[in-house]
Amino acid sequence: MRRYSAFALVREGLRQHSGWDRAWHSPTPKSRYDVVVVGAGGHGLATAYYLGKNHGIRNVAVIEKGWLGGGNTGRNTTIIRSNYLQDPSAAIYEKARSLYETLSQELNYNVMFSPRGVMMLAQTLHEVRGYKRTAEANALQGVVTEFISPARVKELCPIMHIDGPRYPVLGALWQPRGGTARHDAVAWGYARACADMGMDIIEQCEVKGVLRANGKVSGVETTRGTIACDKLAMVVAGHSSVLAEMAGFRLPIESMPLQALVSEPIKPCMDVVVMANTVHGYMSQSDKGEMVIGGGTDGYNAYTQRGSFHHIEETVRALCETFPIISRLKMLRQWGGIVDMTGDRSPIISTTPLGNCFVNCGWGTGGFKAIPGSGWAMADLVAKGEPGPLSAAFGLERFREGRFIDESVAAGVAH
Ligand code: FAD
Ligand code: PYC
Repeated sequence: MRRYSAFALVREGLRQHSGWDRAWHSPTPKSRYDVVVVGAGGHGLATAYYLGKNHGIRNVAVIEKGWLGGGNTGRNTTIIRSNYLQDPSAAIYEKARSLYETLSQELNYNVMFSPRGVMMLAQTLHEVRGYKRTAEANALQGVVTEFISPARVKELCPIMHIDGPRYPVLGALWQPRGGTARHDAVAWGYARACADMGMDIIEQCEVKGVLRANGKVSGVETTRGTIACDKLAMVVAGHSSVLAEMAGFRLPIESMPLQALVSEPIKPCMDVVVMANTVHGYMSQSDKGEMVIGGGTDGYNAYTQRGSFHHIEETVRALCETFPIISRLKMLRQWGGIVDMTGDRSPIISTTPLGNCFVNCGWGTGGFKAIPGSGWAMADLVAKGEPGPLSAAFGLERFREGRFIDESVAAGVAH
C-alpha cells in the first residue's frame, strides 16, 4: 500500500485525488484462515495487527457484523490515561499509552493522539486520600502522575469553578501525558495496516455459530458462510456473552449501555481532559470545539445503543456546579454503546475451555485507551497459546480463584 505523506497529498491534490488506493478492501471470505478474529473494533483490529507484526501470522480474517469501528470504538469519548491502581493494570494501560505516543508513525495514519493531560478531580476527602495513594502507586509503577493542588487545577483549567458549595475541588490526580485520540482513526489505521499485510477485513458478516469438534473450535458459521480456522479470537465487547454462549461456555460479563453527548462547537476554552467522578461526569473539548461529555452507565443491563433524556439531564446537572458555562450550551448529539462489565472492572484476556479459542473483553467503560496494549497482549496469547507478562493476571481463572484486580475507582465512570 502506498505510504501517506505530505508529498503524496500534494501530488494527489494536483491530480484531483484520483490516485488514492482503498485503505482496505472488501474481500469475499476464504474457506479457511489460521486465525479468525471476531469483532473489528479497536481491540480486534489491534490483535490482528500485532499477530502479523510481532508474530508473522498473516493468514488472518477479522470478521465484523456491522461496519468497522461501529461498536464502542467509534462511540467512545476517547480518553487515554494509565493512572490505574493495581500493578497488572498499570502495566497494560501504560504499555498502551506509550504505544499511542508513536502510533501515527507506526501505522502511517494520523490517529491524532493529543497528550493534553488528564485530571481526575478530588471533590471529597475520601477521593483526596484515594488519588494520593494512586499517585504513589503510579510512581512505583513508572507511570507519571501527580496529585495537584486546587490552585494548579484552576491554572490548568481556568473555566472550572473550584469553590462550589457542594463539591469544591480539593485537588486532582494529574497525568500530563494522558489525553485523547481520534477514535475512528485508530480503527481505520489498524485496519489499513492489517490489509497491507494481506489480512482480510470482512464487514457485514455476523458470526451466528461457533463450530466445535473434539473440545476445540473448528470454525464459525457466519451470515456469509462457514469459515474454518485453526484459532479463534473473540473480541466483541458488549456481545462477548452472546459469542461465548455460542461456543458453549459462560463469561462473568454484564452488558449495559453507556451514553455520551456533545455540545454545539464553541471557541477553544479547555485544553485538558477533566473527570469528576464524585458527581459522575467528565468533559473535554474536541478539535471541532464541541464539549464532549459523559457520565455513568445506565442502571440496568441492555443491548441498546441509544441516548436518553435522563442521561443528558443527570450528567449536565452533575457538571454544572464545576463547569457553570455548560448551563448555557446547546447539546447537539447523543448516543450510546454497549459496555462489557466484569465484577472487578478489569478486562479478560484469556484462554477458554476450548483449547484454541481465546477471549478479550471486559474493558467496560475504559477500553479505548487500552487498544494498542490489549492488541499486543492478545496477539501474544493467540500466537503462543498461553498468556504473556501483560495478560497473565487477566485470565478467567481469577474469578474462580478470587484473585480480583479491583479497579472500580480507577475505572472513573460510575456503574
Ligand atoms: P467494539 O469497538 O465494540 O468492537 C466489537 C465489535 O464486535 C463491534 O464492532 C461489533 O459489531 C462486533 N460484533 C459483535 N458481535 C458480533 C458477531 N456476532 N459477529 C461479528 N461481529 C460482532 N474507553 C476509554 O478508554 N476512554 C473513554 O473515554 C471511553 N469512553 C466511552 C464512552 C462511551 C459512550 C462508550 C460506549 C464507551 C467508552 N469507552 C471509553 C470504552 C471503549 O469504547 C471500549 O472499551 C472499547 O472501545 C472496546 O473496544 P472493542 O474493540 O473491544 O469493542
Ligand atoms: O476510562 O477514562 C475512561 C473513561 C472516560 C470516559 C469513559 N471512560
